[in-house]
Amino acid sequence: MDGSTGLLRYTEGQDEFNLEKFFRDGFSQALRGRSRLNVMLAGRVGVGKSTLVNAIFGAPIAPVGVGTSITQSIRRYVQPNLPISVYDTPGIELGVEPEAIAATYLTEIRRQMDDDDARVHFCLYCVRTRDERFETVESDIVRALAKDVLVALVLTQCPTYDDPRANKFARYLTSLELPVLDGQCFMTLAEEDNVAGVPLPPFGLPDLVSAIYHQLPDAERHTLASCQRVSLELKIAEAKHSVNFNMGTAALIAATPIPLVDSIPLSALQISMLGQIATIMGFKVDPRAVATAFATVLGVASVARTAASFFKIFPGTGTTINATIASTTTKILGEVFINACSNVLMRQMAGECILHDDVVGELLKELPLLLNGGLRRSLVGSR
Ligand SMILES: Nc1nc2c(ncn2[C@@H]2O[C@H](COP(=O)(O)OP(=O)(O)OP(=O)(O)O)[C@@H](O)[C@H]2O)c(=O)[nH]1
Ligand SMILES: [Mg+2]
Repeated sequence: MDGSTGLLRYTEGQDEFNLEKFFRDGFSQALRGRSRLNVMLAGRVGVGKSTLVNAIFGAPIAPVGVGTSITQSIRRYVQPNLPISVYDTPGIELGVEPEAIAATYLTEIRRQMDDDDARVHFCLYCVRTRDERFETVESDIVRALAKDVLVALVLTQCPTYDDPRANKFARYLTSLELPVLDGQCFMTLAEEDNVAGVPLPPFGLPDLVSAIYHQLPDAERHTLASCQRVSLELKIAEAKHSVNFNMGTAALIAATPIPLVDSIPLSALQISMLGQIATIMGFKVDPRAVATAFATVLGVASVARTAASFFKIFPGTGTTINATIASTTTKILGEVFINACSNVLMRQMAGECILHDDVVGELLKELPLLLNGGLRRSLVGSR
């Protein structure tokens, strides 16, 4: 069996049901599966490049400045706690030779091309909506960049999605047929704004992030889905991929039905999957805290010689586990945990203050509610 599926890791020398270890394995597996994602920012001075990237990742990655450009040369900001880095280019000043600007960017892109950790994966070329200007200089730069890297053309600081002037400008930009992501520009407002005291809510970032996600290789997709803070849908989709993958592996483990008392490899896989899901959903939680709380909620021992008690949470499991039961229980656990994570994230997005240390408690409060009812019943009948 291929070691990358995790099967060998769990079957060899694994004679103890140890929730904390399984969670820890899941976290490190998920972290190993994502590569550093490198984003380049380009566009004119002060159009909102830094604000855009900071909003996408929910972290102050690139400095935001008012007035004169505070980014004097191409700088790479590497995040210590996030697998994200940003190449912040000096805002383009009109009048400077476009060839020289494009050459500077391209030299940097090409210099990093062979370095897996530093390669630029996409460029956000930003145009401020209210400028209603896009010079030939800029289209030359976009065309040059697009030869080497994926370029997303972003209209920043749009008042609303249906603003007539913004839409007219967007149609003009699209009519230029630039070689950019989806052949269009993305209308966005990264941060709340207000006009004459009327608040304008942010919009457009989920569509932008989702379009970029679909163009990236797997490892970078994984990073984008887990690190971005604007699209819950994208996190859920990525977490469901993980559940599907683990369902397949679970079915393989139980291809020859296994007695309940020998089901440690299977429960290890399932708990490890929950660690993967937590990472994808963007939670940084302590595996020990999760294991202890999880064991209490499910009424299982956090460390035991067998995994038999673990499977008691699924009524109808019986004394052996076949491939169908293995993949169904994996699905149930995965979906329930995705829902628990989504609920906590939605509450955070709605403005509820859930502190870092309280996330585990909140996740586990959601679990028992979700484990009851339909999901439990779906197992009966699959035997
Ligand atoms: N309300 C609101 N303000 C924004 C938005 N985008 C940019 N701004 C403001 O516009 C100003 C410039 O934004 P930056 O993100 O620093 O622009 P930049 O393109 O990175 O600027 P340079 O790096 O100096 O070229 C700041 O005062 C931001 O707060 C937005 O989506 N909403
Ligand atoms: Mg900036």
